[in-house]
This record gives sequence, structure tokens and C-alpha cells, in this order.
Amino acid sequence: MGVRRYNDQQVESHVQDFYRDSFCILENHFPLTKLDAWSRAFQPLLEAHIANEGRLQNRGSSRYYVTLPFAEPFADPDFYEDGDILAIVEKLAGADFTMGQLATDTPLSGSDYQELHRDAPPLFPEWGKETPPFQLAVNFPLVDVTPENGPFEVVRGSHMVSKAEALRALEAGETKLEPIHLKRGDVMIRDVRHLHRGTPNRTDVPRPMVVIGYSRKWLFRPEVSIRVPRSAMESLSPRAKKMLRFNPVVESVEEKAEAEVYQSFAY
Ligand SMILES: O=C(O)CCC(=O)C(=O)O
Repeated sequence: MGVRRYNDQQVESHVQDFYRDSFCILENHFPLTKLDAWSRAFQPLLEAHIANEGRLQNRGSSRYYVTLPFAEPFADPDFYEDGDILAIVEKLAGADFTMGQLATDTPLSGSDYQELHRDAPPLFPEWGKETPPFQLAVNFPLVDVTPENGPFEVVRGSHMVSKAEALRALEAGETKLEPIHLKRGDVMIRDVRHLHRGTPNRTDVPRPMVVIGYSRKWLFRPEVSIRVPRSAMESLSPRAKKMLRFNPVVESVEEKAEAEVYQSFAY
């Protein structure tokens, strides 16, 4: 496991923030030099995605979901095996958690307000009750998020109630939508069941938000996966091998789906 910045008490305090609010934030966590490398490598991937399948507009106008290849600079254990993040993830999703998503959400100029949504349905919809967490998103932006470039908006604490109840409470003014202004280097760990939406990017600079998905070991998410090249698999740490155990192993990182599989995303 990577180097830890937070002691056990601080980890626990983040876990408690998460339980209460549906998310916690680790400020100034990732090095900016590495994020610069991500940014440079991401730009051509975004351009290629828009050229190949930008017409689908399935996240709303001028907003794109792009899976990242499990290759440099993205396949970096300093990110996906970060000691503090995994200490929190393990407390929330259990010691046998898996990692099954490495991707980005990017609104561009011309994007709009998304409908309020959750990224996962409840496990037992017939019961109208929410359960402890089973699907986490670790998000970090490749640019500073400002009021102008499309901050993610969330209703704090809405992960433990039904969508209908979360919408009712918001409508009644009992809760509110809050923009999250993450800076480059900040990390948010969130429960994807909370009510949230993307907002318009009113600048000319894309606002990429990375998402690394961690799940309870029994959760099957056919809409996402990480294609792990066989050569990379061999050099992974034992922990990373375990985290990535349910992902497809491919001969080459060039072997990828013809189009994003993750089209239907809002619940
Ligand atoms: O990054 C964002 O603005 C949020 C996008 C989002 O919630 C989604 O597409 O599911």
C-alpha cells in the first residue's frame, strides 16, 4: 500500500464525513506534476472520442464520458493504490473491494445542466430503503473547478434515502444542491447514490474529472471495466492484482471496445 498522509483517526474522520454527507474530500492530495502529465495524455483521447462517437451525446450536450487506457500515465499505483484513499475505501467497501472503472467525465463549452440523478440504483428497490455503501467513485479534476467551468453539484446526505424522498426534500427546501469546487490535487470519495448533476461549462477550457470506481466484491457492473494488458498484469503489486481481479486481461492496450459501453448512467 502507498505511503499514508493520514493517521487512523484522520482516516476514520473522513469515513464519518462520508457516512454523513455521502462524500469526503482529501485536499492537496495528488502531485500537480503528475496531473499535468495526465492532462497532456488525456487531450488527444478526448479529441478522438469526440471525433468517433461524440454524436451520441449520451451525457447531455457537449459532455463526454471517456474510459482511460490502463497505460502510462494513467496506470499509476500512486493514484489507484494511494494509501489514504484505499484505507478509506476499505472501511467503506470492505477488505475485498474491487476496482473496475478508470475513466473521465468532461463538460465542454456548450454543456448544460444534467437532470438530477444517481449513478446506481438501490440494491433492493422494492424495499424503498438504502443500504450501507457498495459503489464508490474516487474523483479528481485535471483543472481547478470554478463556478464557471461546470462544478459537480450534489445534495449532501441524499445517499441514504430513496430518489423520490431526496427530490421531495430538495423541492421542499429542506436540503440544497451544493457545487463542489475541487482544486487540482484534491480528491473526492463519494457514494454514487447521492442526488447530483453536472452543470454547464461556460469557459472554452474542458473540465475533465477523473473517476476511479471501487466496488464491493460481489457487485457486477457490466457497463464498466478496465482492460488490463497482460504485460502490465505481471508487474502489478499483489494488492493491485487482487483489486483488478475481475477485469478482462488483454494482449495489448490498443485492444479496446469500439465505443463506450457505459451509455446508460442515470438512475
Ligand atoms: O462530472 C460531472 O460534472 C458529473 C457528471 C455526471 O454526474 C454524470 O455524467 O453522471
